[in-house]
Amino acid sequence: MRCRKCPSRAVIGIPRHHTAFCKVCLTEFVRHQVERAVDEEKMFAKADRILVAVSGGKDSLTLLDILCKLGYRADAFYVDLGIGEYSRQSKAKVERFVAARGIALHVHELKGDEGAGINELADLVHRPTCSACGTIKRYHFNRAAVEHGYDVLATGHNLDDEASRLLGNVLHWQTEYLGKQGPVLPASVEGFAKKVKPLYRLAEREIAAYAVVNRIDYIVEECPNAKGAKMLLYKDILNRLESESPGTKQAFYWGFLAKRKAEELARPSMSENDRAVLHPCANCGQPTTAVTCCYCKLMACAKHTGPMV
Ligand code: Q46
Ligand code: ZN
Repeated sequence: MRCRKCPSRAVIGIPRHHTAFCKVCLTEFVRHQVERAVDEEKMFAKADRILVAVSGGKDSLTLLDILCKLGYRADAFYVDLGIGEYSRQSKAKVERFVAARGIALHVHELKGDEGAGINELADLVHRPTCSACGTIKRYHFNRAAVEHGYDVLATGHNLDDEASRLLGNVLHWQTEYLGKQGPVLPASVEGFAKKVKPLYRLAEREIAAYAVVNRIDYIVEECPNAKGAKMLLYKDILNRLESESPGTKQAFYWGFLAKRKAEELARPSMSENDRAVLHPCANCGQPTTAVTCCYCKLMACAKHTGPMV
């Protein structure tokens, strides 16, 4: 198979775009998709300071690599979840990656700061591990971005992540989550960082190919807690649809975004109302719709239930 842009041998076929790329043209394609996402969605400008939430996996390290190569001012933030060997290895990958490129790294250690790793914390509060993990990571991502004065927090969510999340929300008619799903979440109130997903135009396999071609040393193993997760099932179903009918995943997610944008334009006051319900958490001061935020509730429950540092 030949590259569609030059005479070199192709390393990946991308049926949804009816194309195939060699190493060099794939790298160009991936970077261009990130630039398009950043520009079209007005995610950030060259002068902005960006905090990239990194896990040591291919998506977040690829995102950091691309932003640095495009000349953006990006630093890294890693949450050490305390999941044994998996956390040790992923943290080591992150540390090597940033050291080689001279990127600043902020680390939050659950065992040191919350007094327990994510598995123990989830047990204490009787919550599924990934649900507790989501609450804790969201809290620290926002807090780190705000406290360190970054203009925006970027995560490595890709097209597969977003399409599978949308499928999950639609299957369960979780319409309250649909409004919050998108490539940009604005800094609506004081203490709430702007959040962006510059990889939303790229499929997981395209990012994996970029990481391999550009010799990014990432952790290949999934988090052990991801086993059996519904999101993996939704990804698998979408991949089966994609192989039968290329472009389905993109049409599903991008179509949703386009329809929502049209609705927002017709009803601009909707986002004003959303802003009004957020106020500072009585305990930590981070924005919440309740008296105390989800993180503070979770930590209060954990302290009440079990021995903490
Ligand atoms: S890190 Fe956390 Fe994921 Fe591991 S515990 Fe679940 S949510 S699977 S992105
Ligand atoms: Zn709080």
